[in-house]
Amino acid sequence: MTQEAVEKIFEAVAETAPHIYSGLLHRREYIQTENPSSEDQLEADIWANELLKEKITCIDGVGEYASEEEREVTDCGEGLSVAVDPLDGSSNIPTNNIVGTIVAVYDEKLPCSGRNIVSAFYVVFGPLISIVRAENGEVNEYVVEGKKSNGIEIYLASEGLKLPEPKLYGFGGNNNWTENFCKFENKISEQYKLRYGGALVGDFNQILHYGGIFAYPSCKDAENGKYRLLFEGNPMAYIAEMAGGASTDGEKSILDVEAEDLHQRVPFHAGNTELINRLEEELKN
Ligand code: FDP
Repeated sequence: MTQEAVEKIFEAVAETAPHIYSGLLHRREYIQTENPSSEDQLEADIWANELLKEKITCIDGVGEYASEEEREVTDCGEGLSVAVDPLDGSSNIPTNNIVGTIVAVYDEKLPCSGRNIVSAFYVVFGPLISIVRAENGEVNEYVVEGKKSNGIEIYLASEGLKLPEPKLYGFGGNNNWTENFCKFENKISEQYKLRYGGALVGDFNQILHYGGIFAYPSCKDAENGKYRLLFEGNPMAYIAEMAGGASTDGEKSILDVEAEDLHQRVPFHAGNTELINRLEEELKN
């Protein structure tokens, strides 16, 4: 039952992706509302959430739907809990840079630990629509093609993705880093090439493909960083770890961070294991 429901959730997200992509054209304006994390919302944020919510809540085997755009969890029956960031990196929409969708499927009521994830995936709206999916010990990448008939084709693009030798780094929040994180960044910047695009999906995706480390760390003005644990931190940490890498909140795997609040934030670092170990050592000093 669980696997069948996970499959349907994946299909629902894949089917919705081309609609979200083509619908961005007329929904790039900010509206007068904020999400539960006090961030300004675009018309596209609300709209993408409604599309995904409609498709996911009617799946047999889905018990809860939660979104970065909604304050409360929606109860929709018995079964898995689905946490969605409908449009990650949405401040990239007005400038036409990368955005995506992040989905975490938990086998426990929300809020709960990242150790309860049974599947996680993210959609990248880039030159192509791709989906990276982690489950049962494997990370695979798919390409989704929307058809004129409103149907889709899904192609398996890469099987068993593993983080290669490190090449890149990308760190958010640079005007407020702590002293220890600045020291770490100084060393890393001498060894690796910087790439930062301002959307977790895009920035993490290039680390998955080229190797390295991505972080939005604890900052002087935001101790817990920027990312929401249940919607962003956990699913990306789960994917990083399943691809042979590691994640940390600075001390331990993000998947071991206790979830107390639906919209709580977490300092996020993920990438090749040796770099995550070095970072944890540097932050201890
Ligand atoms: P956004 O605010 O545009 O939705 O957590 C959301 C997020 O984007 C991430 O996707 C992105 O990595 C980060 O915030 C960007 O933050 P900065 O603007 O501080 O770089």
